[in-house]
Amino acid sequence: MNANSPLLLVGVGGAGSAIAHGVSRAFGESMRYVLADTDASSSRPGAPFILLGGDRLSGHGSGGDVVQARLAAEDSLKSFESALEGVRLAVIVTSLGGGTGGGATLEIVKHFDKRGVATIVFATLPFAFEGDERIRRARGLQSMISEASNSAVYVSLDKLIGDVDQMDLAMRRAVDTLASAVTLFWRILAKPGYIRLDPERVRKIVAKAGRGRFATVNVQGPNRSADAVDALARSPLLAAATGPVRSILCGILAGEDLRLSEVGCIAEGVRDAFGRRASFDLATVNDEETFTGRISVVVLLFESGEESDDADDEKAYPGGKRPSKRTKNPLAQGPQGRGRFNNVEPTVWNGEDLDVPAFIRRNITLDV
Ligand SMILES: Nc1nc2c(ncn2[C@@H]2O[C@H](COP(=O)(O)OP(=O)(O)OP(=O)(O)O)[C@@H](O)[C@H]2O)c(=O)[nH]1
Ligand SMILES: [Mg+2]
Repeated sequence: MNANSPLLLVGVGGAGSAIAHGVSRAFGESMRYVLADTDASSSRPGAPFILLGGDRLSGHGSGGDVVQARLAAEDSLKSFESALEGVRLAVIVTSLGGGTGGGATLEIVKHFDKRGVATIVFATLPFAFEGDERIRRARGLQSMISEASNSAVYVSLDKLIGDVDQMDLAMRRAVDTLASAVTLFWRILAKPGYIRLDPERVRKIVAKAGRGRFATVNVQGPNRSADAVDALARSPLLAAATGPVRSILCGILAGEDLRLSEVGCIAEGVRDAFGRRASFDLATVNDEETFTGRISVVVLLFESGEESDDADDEKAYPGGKRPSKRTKNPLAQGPQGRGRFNNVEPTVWNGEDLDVPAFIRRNITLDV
């Protein structure tokens, strides 16, 4: 493990630890990572593991109890000290729906913020079949994690599986898809390329990026760059923005056969598809062993963040009024889609979003 890297991957909760461990195996020895869970059975041989709230929960997990998971994480925040040495940016992977993935992630993100570590959270939202209680629990935590982290990318597991129907395959597909997206993101940060996106630049982008979406595509053949743009433009994972796209991060991973015209085609196509006025950062990663003959493209879209220098306010925002920039003001969560209350600042008090009904915030099931 590269103990000097400014980048740290953290997997939180049962599914989050499984995904992060998958990423670390795909990436290899040099990755700096740690798994954290209230459940001791999430530890893996040779993998750095932090047991959250061992005295409180005896290593048995929180059993879906967000409050216990938050307290357990609080008990164990000191255990992250050595993992955080020299870290500037943490990528946190988790699955919302249980207690630990949501509750502990919230406390961990707040702690990292106090330690000056920028955070980007990749989180899955439960399958529809998991039922209302898990979905409500996930939604309640989603807004709190968004507020506490620098940026957060949520994806519903239903969208990750595409049209796979077989249960076993679908569960694996969901985990694999997120793991491969995070692996690609990591390669962009850590591996050399002709157009380099250094971790410090990503830290700046992420620091005010707000909510995001991501998609990845793998393509080969004579029209691979145009095919990549086409697949990204049609991806359901990148659809349904709740606000204008303000910032685009695009990574192209390829072998030595990557052509300049292909880079141009992908960069232009992505900007055309997702917003010319968004700031645009491009990185290429040269990995001869993995990518010869094919290209992988990863796109992250954020709804806050920097604007492009050449943005024309009048055209981008009719009337010339820009949406306000995301701030770290605890009372300001940034504009979000809320139906008729679209772009209204939510009311956050003591870490709770008071615009979310109390029965959702407190996980109370109503008999209706
Ligand atoms: N695709 C997939 N998703 C899973 C799997 N296990 C859990 N999930 C998802 O992850 C969410 C959280 O579950 P866990 O990770 O088990 O919960 P936890 O964070 O460990 O929380 P507690 O165990 O309640 O403390 C679930 O609601 C599911 O949406 C799995 O094997 N495959
Ligand atoms: Mg668990």
